[in-house]
Amino acid sequence: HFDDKEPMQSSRQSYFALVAASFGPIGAMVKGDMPWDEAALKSYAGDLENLTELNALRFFAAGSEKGTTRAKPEIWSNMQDFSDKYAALQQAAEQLEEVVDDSAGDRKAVAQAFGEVGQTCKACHDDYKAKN
Ligand code: ASC
Repeated sequence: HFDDKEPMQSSRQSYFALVAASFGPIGAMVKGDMPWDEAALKSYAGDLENLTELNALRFFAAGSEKGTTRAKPEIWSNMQDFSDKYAALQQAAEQLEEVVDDSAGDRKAVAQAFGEVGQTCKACHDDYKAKN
């Protein structure tokens, strides 16, 4: 339904929830909180890569600052940098998928590539996501 909520806000929150839905279980396996399952790992890493291929920047359309919660206004004033940071996530997710496809049995390599994706999440959050 459409009320005073900025529609793009719902889209970006839904999108990042899906990103987390794929990234989270990979992290749980890396950390030993879920059993290591190579088929599931490949599926999650593939989904994550596909999700990051989606142009999520459109969910930060000009003017959609209105009604934002934790998305800082600096996103819109530094869109090129924001876009570069999103590209870094795409790149890291692609790398993770390759590592998982080539060597899912190499847990150290998977953990490393997983950590690099997490760094790209964090780099963007540090600058562009309010703490609360
Ligand atoms: C997650 C999640 C994030 C990132 C970030 C990585 O699982 O929800 O926002 O990882 O914590 O540094």
